[in-house]
This record gives sequence, C-alpha cells and structure tokens, in this order.
Amino acid sequence: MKLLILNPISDIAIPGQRYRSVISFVPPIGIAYLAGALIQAGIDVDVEDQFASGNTNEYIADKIRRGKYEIIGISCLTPSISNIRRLVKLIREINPEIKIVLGNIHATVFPEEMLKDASGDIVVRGEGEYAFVEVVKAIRQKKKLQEVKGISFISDGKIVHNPDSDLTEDLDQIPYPAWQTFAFNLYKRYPMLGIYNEIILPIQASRGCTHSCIFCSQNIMYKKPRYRNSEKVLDEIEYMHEKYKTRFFGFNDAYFPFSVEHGLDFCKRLMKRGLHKKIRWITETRVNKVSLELLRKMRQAGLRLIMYGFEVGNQSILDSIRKQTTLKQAEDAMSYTRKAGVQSLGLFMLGLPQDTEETCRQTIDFAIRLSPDIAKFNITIPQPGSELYNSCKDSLINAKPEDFTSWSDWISPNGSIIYAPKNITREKLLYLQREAMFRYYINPKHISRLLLKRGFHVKDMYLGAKLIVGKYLKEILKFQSRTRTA
Ligand code: B12
Repeated sequence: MKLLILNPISDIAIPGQRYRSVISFVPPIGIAYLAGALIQAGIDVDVEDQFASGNTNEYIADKIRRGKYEIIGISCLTPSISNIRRLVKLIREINPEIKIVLGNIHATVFPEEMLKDASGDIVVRGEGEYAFVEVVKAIRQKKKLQEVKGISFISDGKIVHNPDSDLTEDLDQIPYPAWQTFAFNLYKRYPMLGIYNEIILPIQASRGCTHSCIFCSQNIMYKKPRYRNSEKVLDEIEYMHEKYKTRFFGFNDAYFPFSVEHGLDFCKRLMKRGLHKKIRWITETRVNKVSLELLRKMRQAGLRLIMYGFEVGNQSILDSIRKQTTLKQAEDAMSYTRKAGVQSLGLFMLGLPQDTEETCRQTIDFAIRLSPDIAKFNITIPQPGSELYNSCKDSLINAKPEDFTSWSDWISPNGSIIYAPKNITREKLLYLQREAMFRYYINPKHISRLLLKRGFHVKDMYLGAKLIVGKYLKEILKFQSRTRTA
C-alpha cells in the first residue's frame, strides 16, 4: 500500500508571484512526524511539499499516475484551500478509487466543509500521527471507520464525527520525524538570517501553549501543553546531526525554552554533550521567559537567533489580546539580548481589534525603540481556529481562502486586506504597515548595523531595500496624495 502526503501550495506562493522571492521555506515537521509514524507501521510513504517545490498541479498529477498511490493525505492550511479543491478534483479524475485523507488546522476547524465542498473522504482532526495510521490500517483491512477515533467521514451520505483521539501524553513516544522523505535542497535559503546553502531542521520540544492569545489558533490543535524530556530532545538533535550533517536547528514550539530554569538546564546538558561545538539553533520565546544569564548561556550553547512576539507597543492593547506580558518585559528582554550578543527578530502586529491609527504608530515607535535586528510587521489575519476569527467571522463571510494569506510584507493576491478593526480603514492599515517597514528599515543606523553585524548578502539587502523603497514608498506617497486631495 503506497501513500503520498501532499503539502499544497497557496495561490499567492505559485512560482512567478513576487511573494515567492521573499519566503524562506521550512520543511513541515507535522508531515515529517506523520511519515515517521506511518513508516514505523510498515507503510511506504512519499512526501510532496508543493509549497516549497513550487511544482505544478500537473506535475503532481503525473507523480500520482506514476506512483500508483492508494491513499493521498493532504495538509490543509486555510490559504491553500482553493488549490486543495483543484487537487482533489484532479485526483478523482486520475483514479476515483484513491482515498483522500485531509488533515491539519483548516480541516480540523471545518471538517464538514472539507468533506462536502472539497470532497475529501476522511478528515483527521487535530494531531494526526496515530489517527492517520489507524485510518490506513482500517482502509487496508476494510475495517469500519466508525472504530477510528479522531476522524470525520461520510457514511451513507451522512457526515459522521467519531470521538476525538486520545491525546498523546508522552511526546517522546512519537517516532522521530522522517526527514528522509523530504528533498532537503528545497530548504536552503534564509536571507533574513544570512544563512545560505544550509537547511534549518525543525525540532519540537513541546506541543500546545500555556497561554491563549486571541489571534492564535494553536490550542484548537494541541489542546493541552505537553513537554518532552530535554535529554530526548538532545538525542534527536544529535541523531539528526549525525544522520543528515545538519548544523542548524529551529525550535518550532509555541515558545522555547519553557522557563529560565529549564533553559539553563537544557543548555548545560547540550554543552555537556559538546553539541555547542557542532550545531547552531534558533528559537522563538516570550519576553517574560528570559534573563541576561539565560541568554548568555544560550549563546554559549549555540543559539543563533531568538524571535520574540512583541506584538504591540501599547499596554492596554497587549492586555486586550491576552498576551500576558508587559512593555517593560519587552524592553528588558531586548536589552539582555543585545548584551548577550544574540541576533534577534521581533514580531509585531498591526490592526488588532482595539487598535487605532495612534496605537499602531505606538507599535512602530516601540519597534524602533526596541530595535531588534529584524522586525516583521504583520497585518492581523483572523485565522480560523482563533478566538479572533470566531469573534469576527460574520464580517469575513465573503473572504476567499487565499485572502487568509498573511506574510509580514504581503497581503492577499487581490490586494485587499481581509480584516481591519473598527477604528481604522483597510487602506490606512496597509499604509501603516508600509510606513512601519519604511521607517524601520530605511534608517541609516539600522542599515549600518545590518551591514556590520552579520553575513547578509548585499544582494538580498538590495532586494529588501528595493522592495521597501520601490514598492512601499510609492504606495505611501500615493496614499498621501490621495488623502491630501480627498
Ligand atoms: C512552522 C510553521 C510554518 C512553516 C512550515 C509549514 C508547515 N506546513 O508546517 C512555514 C514557515 C513554511 C510556514 C508557512 C506558512 N504558514 Co505557517 N506555521 C508554522 C507554525 C509556527 C508551526 C506548525 C508546526 O510545525 N506545528 C507542529 C506540527 C507537529 O503540527 P502540525 O503541523 O499541525 O501537524 C500535525 C497536525 O496538524 C496533523 N496534520 C498536519 N498535516 C496533516 C496532513 C494529513 C493528511 C493528516 C492526516 C494530518 C495532518 O498531524 C500533524 C502531526 O500531529 C504554525 C503556528 C503553530 N505554532 O502552530 C504556523 C501556521 C500553521 N502557519 C500558518 C500559515 C497561514 C502559513 C502560511 C499560509 C503563511 C503564508 N502566508 O503563506 C504558509 C503556508 C505554508 C504551507 N502551505 O506549508 C497558520 C495556519 C492558519 C490556518 N488556519 O491555516 C499558522 C497556524 C500560524 C497562524 N498564523 O495562525 N508555516
């Protein structure tokens, strides 16, 4: 029984779209974990990451014809839904016998839609390792699907939702991600980090989050937070380093490390193994989970870049999104990070429900004051599965799946912004995002620091500057002239 797992491309990321030139592709660890569990169950798995490869649907159709797959699993993220519908139609034309299994967040939030409209056969809800293996076994042994937990499917024309699968309490029981099923050459360009020709291999030390920020859809997938044993995480890093000679690892946890104590202990264990001489790693964390001592230790232990979700520059907005951090903690975290000599990336959001033009400007000013090496200004997207989505979904009814595409300096293909808070127009929000990028990057102090500090390729810096000056300045001036004449 051969099985293919597909990670479809979203319309905006199709080759030729300028958007593609600014993305750094990361191999999806969720699919690697699925492949690991399936291979351990004796199932032969192929993976096609169309998002990273940019292969056409025709290419994939050909691969399916040649591959003689009986089951095709499709990873469903909202911006890719239009293309998923096209792919399912294509697969049905090739061989209507092929079983199509859908998973990931969009399928988990909208199982009925994915069975009816996208016409998949089965939806695996939530974490998929064990449920997917059970689905494949049930199909193989022609067993009733009613016995498989964590899935939804169509039976006699009716949609059936089986009870949720039991949560995997001990994450260290899950087989290692099967990275051998991925084409590493697709993932070797991180201009933002000055890393070229090397993959940053994802590693996961936990699932779920102790917090519930209104814009995040984490908790609908992972329910409760669970943590791996540090020695087991280090075993995996050592194993992957030996097997694939990978030097860079990226933690994709909600935040890592989980506390200052946990971080100090993790670094001590890593250095005891001498891994700090062999690898470098990047991570994302919360501003209230670091100290100067920890950041210094993490740097010694090979930390290459730390990302902070600073989000906004106004405390009452920060409280309104339930981030549970303070502006003071953000300032302290940045000063510790600079003192420890760790490269930093700051994530900021514009257009949250309580935002006004003034509070967005406070966020831009705050970003410039914090001055992380790299800053991303995201225009808020109410992602399905998040509380924010539930609170404003009625106003999004006409939105198309690809309109949920958000990348720091990009908006949906047709140029419209899907959501703006009551006090700001969509047009103004785009203007503020452009102003943020322009004021943040087109400043001599920042440019000189970027040039002096890291191995950025001047070509990529030129590309970034061309984008910001070429595209954004034009948009800013156009908007100003329009509002002046209005
Ligand atoms: C790492 C990451 C990336 C990486 C890797 C992408 C990937 N597909 O994993 C990169 C940087 C490439 C990326 C890109 C994008 N991302 Co992203 N990403 C994440 C992040 C931070 C972690 C995801 C992860 O690794 N989870 C851990 C693994 C173990 O879990 P998992 O992926 O959910 O997989 C499990 C289940 O979902 C399920 N499953 C998954 N796939 C399948 C398939 C089948 C057949 C089955 C049965 C089960 C199944 O089983 C897996 C194992 O348990 C999440 C935020 C978060 N913290 O969750 C955002 C997130 C998933 N990304 C998001 C988005 C929007 C995108 C982009 C569309 C952005 C854009 N504008 O283009 C692109 C699309 C890329 C693509 N099609 O792959 C949104 C999705 C929201 C939504 N409703 O769709 C999230 C939730 C962030 C957010 N803003 O809310 N992303």
